[in-house]
Amino acid sequence: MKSRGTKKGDEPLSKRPHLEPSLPTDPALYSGPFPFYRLPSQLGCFSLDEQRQYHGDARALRYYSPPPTSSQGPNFDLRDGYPDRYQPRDETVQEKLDHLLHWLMEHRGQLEGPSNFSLRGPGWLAGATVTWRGHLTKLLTTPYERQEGWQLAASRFQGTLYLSEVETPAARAQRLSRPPHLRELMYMGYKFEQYMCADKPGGSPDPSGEVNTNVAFCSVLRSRLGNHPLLFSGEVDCTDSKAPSPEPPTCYVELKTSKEMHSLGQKRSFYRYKLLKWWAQSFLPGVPNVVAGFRNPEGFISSLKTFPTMKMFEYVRNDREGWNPSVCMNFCAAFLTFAHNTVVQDDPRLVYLFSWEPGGPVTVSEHRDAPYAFLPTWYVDAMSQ
Ligand code: 0WD
Ligand code: CA
Repeated sequence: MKSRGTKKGDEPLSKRPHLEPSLPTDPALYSGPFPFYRLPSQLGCFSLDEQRQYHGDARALRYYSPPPTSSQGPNFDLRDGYPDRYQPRDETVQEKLDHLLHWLMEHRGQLEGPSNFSLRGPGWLAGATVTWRGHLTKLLTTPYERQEGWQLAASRFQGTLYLSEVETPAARAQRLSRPPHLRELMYMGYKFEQYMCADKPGGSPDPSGEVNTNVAFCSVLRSRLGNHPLLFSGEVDCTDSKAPSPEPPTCYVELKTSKEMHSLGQKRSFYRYKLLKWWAQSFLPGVPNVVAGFRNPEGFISSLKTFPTMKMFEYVRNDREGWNPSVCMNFCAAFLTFAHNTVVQDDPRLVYLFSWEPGGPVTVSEHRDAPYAFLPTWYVDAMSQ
């Protein structure tokens, strides 16, 4: 492993020369105007079934079906079915970008060329960054994150920059020693989705069934941040057939649960920390609304509230300890520039590992093949045909 030395620099990254050894993450450095972010458009989708098998269609898409808004509010028991009707995904399987690469492989003919997929033009993919939406969410929130670091592996192949998260040793240790109450809390989030979604348009939720977290519907989106074209995929909870703008991604709804809030202090901290994550996750794919279910200490959802993504910043606009969307997006753009300038060689077996821990800058190390190389031979071979 070759490690590059770190060097401090105060000037914005964009003004610094090629091959920067590290990238600072201090929010004060990124407080310029909001950068250009192209309205995200959906290029396609795929589904993962009960066995986590890939299907190039929308079979796993569910339909938003909230309870009637009349009485005292819902009374969803989020603990119901735990653990006997729970089929959790096997978290020891590190899927990396595989499902997204499967989609890319099957659509490679349509991703280039001027006539398909509305005006992307030849070579579009070669100039793009490909990743999961969740990885971009982590980048957006980095200037404000004080607890969890991250590692992103990067490779350039046929021009395209691929970014795939690597589980940090700390995250791995946490996953392996996750206390029982946190396992149940994870289940409760998925159970909420089951209370709020139907399998068919106009249908009703069926909370008597199993919760199988292998099942997922993923949207594949195109956008651009500054001069960085993006192709990313994100899991979508459901679609609202009655949405004012019925095309994807504006018909999609993100579902979340959170603790009931009583004090002003609880609300402040919800706006500062949780809303930042909700905003970043839904802003990236252009999902317009997050529907929150608030749970009481007994594990029941007692109220629902819709948070429009574009209004979330209002809750912290006048808070000195709040977050700023411009900082998030400017940092992400700076990271993409940093990554593009670092990962110069086109080689699917060469990996640059970007590492970050709260309080420090993003650093880079260089690796070849296992264990960090993440572009599978089936993908490299298919794309090289
Ligand atoms: O390789 C990795 N390190 C990861 C892979 C980390 C995160 C996700 N994934 C994969 C999975 O295949 C998953 O199906 O990406 C897919 C979803 O990607 P995303 O939309 O980019 O992920 P994110 O925005 O972080 O999470 C969206 C939802 C979560 O909902 P909540 O409301 O809790 O944010 O995807 C689920 C979860 O339901 N989810 C995952 N599903 C499978 N594996 C994972 C994961 N590691 N993380 C979150
Ligand atoms: Ca969700």
